[in-house]
Amino acid sequence: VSGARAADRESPRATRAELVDLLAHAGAEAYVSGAAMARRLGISRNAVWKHVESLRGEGWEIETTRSRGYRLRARPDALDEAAVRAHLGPGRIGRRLVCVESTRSTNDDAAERARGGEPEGTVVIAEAQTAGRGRLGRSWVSVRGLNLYLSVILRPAIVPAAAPQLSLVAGLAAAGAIEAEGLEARIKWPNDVLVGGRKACGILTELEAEADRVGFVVVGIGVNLNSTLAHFPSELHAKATSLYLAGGRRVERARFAARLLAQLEERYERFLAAGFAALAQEWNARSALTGRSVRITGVASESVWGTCTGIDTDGALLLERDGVSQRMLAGDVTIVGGYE
Ligand code: BT5
Repeated sequence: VSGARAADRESPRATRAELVDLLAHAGAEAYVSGAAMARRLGISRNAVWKHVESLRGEGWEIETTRSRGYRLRARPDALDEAAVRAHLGPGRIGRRLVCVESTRSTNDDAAERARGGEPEGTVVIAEAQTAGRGRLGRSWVSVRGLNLYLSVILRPAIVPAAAPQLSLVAGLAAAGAIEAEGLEARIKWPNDVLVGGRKACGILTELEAEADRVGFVVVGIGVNLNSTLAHFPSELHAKATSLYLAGGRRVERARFAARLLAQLEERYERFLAAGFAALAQEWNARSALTGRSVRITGVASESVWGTCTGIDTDGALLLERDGVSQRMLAGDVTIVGGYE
């Protein structure tokens, strides 16, 4: 018992997250006994009860009966289909919403569904990802219950080479949704949205295509909404942020998700009708890089550097060096003397 008590003192936050996981996995219909939870968490039944009481104080609806134990009826700030739908108008994006408790990566789920014939507009949303992905095999930190991880299936009639433009379209949508929360958002080509100079959102666009025709595109968007620095590994402390950290206010996730989807819908319609050129000006107005000295890596063996003059009408990044301008189609950007 003393060992268990020590564990409980060491990381109450981790224990609490595990307790929520246990209840969430049991589902809204099932009870988990206090004894079973105490055993699984390695804490006393009394400690279980204390965690439950503190969760209740924060708006978690947890039912207790002496004989059967605990049952999770509702979490504060739910991110389920009904909650998102309540804020969402009719439209093609979000026509179908698939909300799951936990998954490896919503991009993988969306791609699998798309391969199975799921139509354009289906959105997969997860409370947590166990293998959230960034580009080039990097990972996306995806803590449970606080942020937004979603993937949208699109089936645009475009050539594969134009697919990366959808990351830019999604970046604009994310910036718009963040601005609706009263914060200033800047887009860092190609796929980051920064708030206060730090990364609050990342976008991962993946496609399945034939030589000249896109089969489907999955646009994955991760936005740090309510996480605090303690939720990020230390190497991200200097470069990541959340809307809560930047604005000091918790963000209602379902409302934010619906807004993001509405913003995406509006930009996507314009993109389909007139191509990325129709959005380039709006994108340039929010660019974090224009006028900055930048270095681009990952495109060739050598890195390329110059002053960023904006993006082209096809989404290519424009660099200028010694009066010569260059177009970059892909790569990672480092602002010289700034955010990497
Ligand atoms: C990205 O990659 O920024 C794309 C992230 C896309 C995440 C969404 S969540 C829903 C969907 N499902 C998925 O599996 N993915 C998408 P990249 O540009 O490669 O940036 C990755 C880098 O960002 C990492 O190497 C870290 O340095 C940093 N990073 C990781 N997690 C972060 C977080 N939560 N907030 C800010 N920065 C993060």
